Amino acid sequence: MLECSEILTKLVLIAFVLTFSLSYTLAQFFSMDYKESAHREQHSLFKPYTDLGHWDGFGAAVITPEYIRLTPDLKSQQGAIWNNKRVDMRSWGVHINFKIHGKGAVNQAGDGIAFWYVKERMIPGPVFGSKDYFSGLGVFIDTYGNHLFQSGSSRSEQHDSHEHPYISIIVNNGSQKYNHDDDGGSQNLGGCSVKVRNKNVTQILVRYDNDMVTILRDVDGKGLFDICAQVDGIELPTGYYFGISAATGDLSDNHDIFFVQTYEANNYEMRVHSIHASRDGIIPSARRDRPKEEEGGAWSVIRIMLALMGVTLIAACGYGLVAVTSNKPKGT
Ligand SMILES: [Ca+2]
Repeated sequence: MLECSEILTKLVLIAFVLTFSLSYTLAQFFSMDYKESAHREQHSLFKPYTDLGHWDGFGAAVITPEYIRLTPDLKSQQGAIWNNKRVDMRSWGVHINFKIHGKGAVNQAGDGIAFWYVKERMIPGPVFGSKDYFSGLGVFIDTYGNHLFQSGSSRSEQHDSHEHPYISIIVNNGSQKYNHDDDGGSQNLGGCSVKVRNKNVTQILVRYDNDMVTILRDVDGKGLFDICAQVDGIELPTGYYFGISAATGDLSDNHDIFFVQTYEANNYEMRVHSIHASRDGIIPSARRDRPKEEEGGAWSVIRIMLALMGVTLIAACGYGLVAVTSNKPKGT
């Protein structure tokens, strides 16, 4: 009969091996874009910004040598930068280095930054400074929780589990209106909370590969990324445009972009069904029947494994205790 200490030792060893293996996989995942993928200069943007190259400034955007200020910390501003080269890559990663900062207190900021991979560019509108009824992918860094200030039945229950600022992933085929009052809650495919305001710098990596959108975040700009959200089953066409926009309303922030670096992310083996399928002209779509993920799936797997090991340990120790008790000589 194994003693509890022996069982615990074995479980710790198993946990160590599993954790090491998973960490190695995640490390490979995070480093892939930087070591193996091909940089795409025509979709990237670096300082000094004397020349925007293949990008165009729009609206309130101000170009300085060190950064691009999409909006100043003033009310009712809209600004954007749009890449003017269509994207012919089926799989890509876009690394954005930015800063959101302003005089407003916590929960007194707005409205946020949007990363776009969309059909139409340079059209102002109400969705973080760009057009509504967009066709393509939007990743919104939403600094103002409109839903938090809704009341009664108009407040979506699914928002109660997260705080703003919040990153959300939304896919639109051009037919849906973005609901600001709900912070896009009914359309949100996945996301995470990010305390991005008034940091020195924040980084996100938006990756689209094998029909999967992955958001990696480095909130404090220290080079340590973790998974914000990962959503499978998203089909996007080639030939759309990258853009980044920002807007302010009654509340405001400076929305600054330091650089944009784009990679072709074709390291994964393509799925059989999509190897030869043309992505030119397909309609953007998302498989909405999958469960939403607040955090990355890998961390969920770790939690499940630890829970299973905990249950196993308790059961094994309990069984051992019962066995010892039943074999114990009876007193007189
Ligand atoms: Ca909002």
